Amino acid sequence: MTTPKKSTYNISRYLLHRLKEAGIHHIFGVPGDYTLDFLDEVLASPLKWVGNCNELNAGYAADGYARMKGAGAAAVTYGVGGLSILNAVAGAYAERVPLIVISGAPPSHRRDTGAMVHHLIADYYVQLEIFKKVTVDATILTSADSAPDEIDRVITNALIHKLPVYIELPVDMALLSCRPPHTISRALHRTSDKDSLEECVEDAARLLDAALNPVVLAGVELLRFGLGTAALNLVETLEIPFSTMLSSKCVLPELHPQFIGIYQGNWSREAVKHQVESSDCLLSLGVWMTDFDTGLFSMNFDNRRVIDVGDGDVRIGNHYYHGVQLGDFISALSRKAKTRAYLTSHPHETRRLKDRFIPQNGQILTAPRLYECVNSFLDDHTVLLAEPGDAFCAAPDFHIEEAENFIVQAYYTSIGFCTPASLGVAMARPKKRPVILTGDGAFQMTAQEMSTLIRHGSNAVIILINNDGYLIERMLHEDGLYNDIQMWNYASLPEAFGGKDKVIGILANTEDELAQAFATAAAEKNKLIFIEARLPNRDCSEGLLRLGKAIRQSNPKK
Ligand SMILES: Cc1ncc(C[n+]2csc(CCOP(=O)(O)OP(=O)(O)O)c2C)c(N)n1
Ligand SMILES: [Mg+2]
Repeated sequence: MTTPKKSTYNISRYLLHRLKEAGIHHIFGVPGDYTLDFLDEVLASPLKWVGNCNELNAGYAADGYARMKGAGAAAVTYGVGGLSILNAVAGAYAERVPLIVISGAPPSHRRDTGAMVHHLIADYYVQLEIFKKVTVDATILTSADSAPDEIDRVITNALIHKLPVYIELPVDMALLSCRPPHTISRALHRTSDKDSLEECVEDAARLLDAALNPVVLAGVELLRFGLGTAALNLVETLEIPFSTMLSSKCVLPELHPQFIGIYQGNWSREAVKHQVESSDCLLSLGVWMTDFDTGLFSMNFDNRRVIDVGDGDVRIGNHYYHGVQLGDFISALSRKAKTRAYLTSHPHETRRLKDRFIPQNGQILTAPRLYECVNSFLDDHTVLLAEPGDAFCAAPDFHIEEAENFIVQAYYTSIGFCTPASLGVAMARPKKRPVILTGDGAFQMTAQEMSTLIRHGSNAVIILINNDGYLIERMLHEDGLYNDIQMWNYASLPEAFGGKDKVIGILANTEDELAQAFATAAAEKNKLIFIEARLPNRDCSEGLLRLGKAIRQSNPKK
């Protein structure tokens, strides 16, 4: 008789195995005594530990990582850590980013007695209950027998739904032996209802074929569900012109001859607004009609002419088709609808590549010139992260070709996201260079994470728009002293954060100083470059001027 082989897995190792299978090679976080056994297993595993300055930053970093790699993970301690990461998890939930949160927790044997251990909020289930609101699945691991199945279910749900999940790992569970991982049989995508799919694709193809000026509006879910290539195949096969939005910027390539521009309701360029809104068949793919994507709901569509394909449902006029997945719809429609020969009937001027930024010596820097210069610096090897504020108002006008070269939190808009998220980008795509365009207010929220970038030798380029406070807030409402912030000596921070030979901090007041700063960034490819761009009082992009005007004209309380 042979004795069964003892499993070399414990719950932590099992979890790490599943994370690695999900494409995760880095775990972000902050330690605490409830997580130390788990973190020892992380160090012994092929996954790399990336410690952060605080848990909120760890969450943002894991979010940035997940946007590049399809999933990201952060490990935190209980209560003080769990609640600190919460805002990042809420952002991932709103924006559909599969962020896996692992929280250490007090020992489970104390749970039954309700003992008052450190970091406890009230009872032992409060944190779980809170996380249930901002995740698609949440669990406390309670035994070695059930933990593997729980872990499998929760991680699978994160990957299928593209939403965050929560795994609470009590300290006395971390090293318990458990069964080895089996092959997971559950598909990692949802399937469509066959009849519903067939019917709606037939109806959509008929409308498209009969339309004179159809347009595809490519939305953010194409990004989140990795459907950019399928959507490109659709628009190219059918030869339909397309528009993208701020949240889905460059999900389809911007130099493409069928690209008509970024649609943002009344904030769009006139020609884009006209072509999208006057289309007799608007094929809206994975679009979220959020305030910032629609120019404060100023879109003007005739819903009878819209084919709206969302997450699981399609609406054509007043008809609903349930159980239809976006990816299945796109593939089926590519095969069914006829091509339109748009390119032959609309000969397109070759789009101009970016202009080189030619500085005027001694000329005081202005916002439009700053953004021209940033635009000219971006290329296929940079990933731009644009913060809410003037940065994301200017970003729609930048030319970026690849979907993964642009990150924006256009819906949840938590300022301070970009600096830590760039750490996730740096880990996920070591060959690319993160470029962070951030306001001074946003930067002050999470500035310390620059030290983690420095620690890991990142060559990120941080461009700080120093407009002396919360300019976007000043533009939206009568100004008040609540929009003022303390002026920091920004350009000296990289060195203060321990960067000495690995960073260069530059202050640019004039066009030539800015051009020189970017020339330094281009030459110093292995250093972190921090550029403080000082702008005149209230100077901002065209985009923010439009936004400010639109908001003041509307009633934001409605
Ligand atoms: C975490 C968080 N707190 C507060 C806000 C509200 N808010 C939105 S924009 C903004 C000011 C941004 O200022 P800054 O980063 O300097 O950008 P600017 O508008 O000056 O370009 C604030 C406070 C927010 N979006 N997120
Ligand atoms: Mg500012």
